[in-house]
Amino acid sequence: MAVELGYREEAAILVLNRPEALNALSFAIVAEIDNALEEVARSDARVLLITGTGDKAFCAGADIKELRNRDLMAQKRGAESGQATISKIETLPIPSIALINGYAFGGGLEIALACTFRLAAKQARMGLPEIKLGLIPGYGGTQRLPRLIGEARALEMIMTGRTIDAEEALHIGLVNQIMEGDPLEAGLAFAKGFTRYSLPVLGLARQAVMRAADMPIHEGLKTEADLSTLAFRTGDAEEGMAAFEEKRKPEFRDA
Ligand code: CO8
Repeated sequence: MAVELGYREEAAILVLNRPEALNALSFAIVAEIDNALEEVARSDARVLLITGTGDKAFCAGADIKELRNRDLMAQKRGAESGQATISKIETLPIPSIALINGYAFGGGLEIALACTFRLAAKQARMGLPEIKLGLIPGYGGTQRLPRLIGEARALEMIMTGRTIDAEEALHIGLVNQIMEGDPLEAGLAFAKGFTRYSLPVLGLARQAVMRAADMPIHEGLKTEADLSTLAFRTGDAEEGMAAFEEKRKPEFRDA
């Protein structure tokens, strides 16, 4: 399989496994990712980790050889279905972390952009080099990158095709952390910072922040008031506040 899905501790682990093509996204792989994400959504996992086989590439982007010689309607359908698959990462009921273990270019970076968090290995390089092919990003890059790092920096990456290393990615807020050692261990350790909290309440926090990008601040504040009130109504909020008063550790039940 070019996509492997496994489970470890409380994490689902999706591995892009096509090392001979630097884990490039053939249409078949995109379909496999889609199926794997459906399975993850039904699982008991509390976090999804995504990485690539080997230490050279996370994913070198859409399969350029496959993209050629398709008519415009086929290209448009391909972009739309790739976008729909990648958007499923964002709408999963659990948070996700891209473990960028090497090159993350084009569609590869676009997968990482849809994750809740991104960790990069020291040797990782990231970019949207489509312009060098006479193309522009088609799997969400023009929309998610500016929301994450701002319009000017996103336009610079998209219009020059310049790729950046892990240090620069950390500096501009594209990644949360530079990983030391084994990416999976680094991902599991990072996930422990939030997986013990209430999953539905984590979901409300993600929704509040994600919706902020789509609305003016007065609408966003209304959304925050609604979602924080919803959080307040959960049993986990009751437990968290009771535990504080009783000076003990809370036991969240995801309810
Ligand atoms: N597609 C297909 N094959 C690839 C890709 C790719 N994106 N990237 C690498 N490969 C293959 C190479 O062809 C090569 O195969 P072979 O040995 O059979 O020739 C093998 O992987 C190893 O690659 P290299 O020999 O090139 O390895 P290097 O270490 O020399 O270079 C690079 C690594 C710098 C990553 C280089 O391979 C490269 O530049 N790759 C292309 C990166 C790129 O431009 N990505 C963006 C693709 S476009 C995109 O993602 C979105 C398009 C819009 C989507 C719209 C959908 C309809």
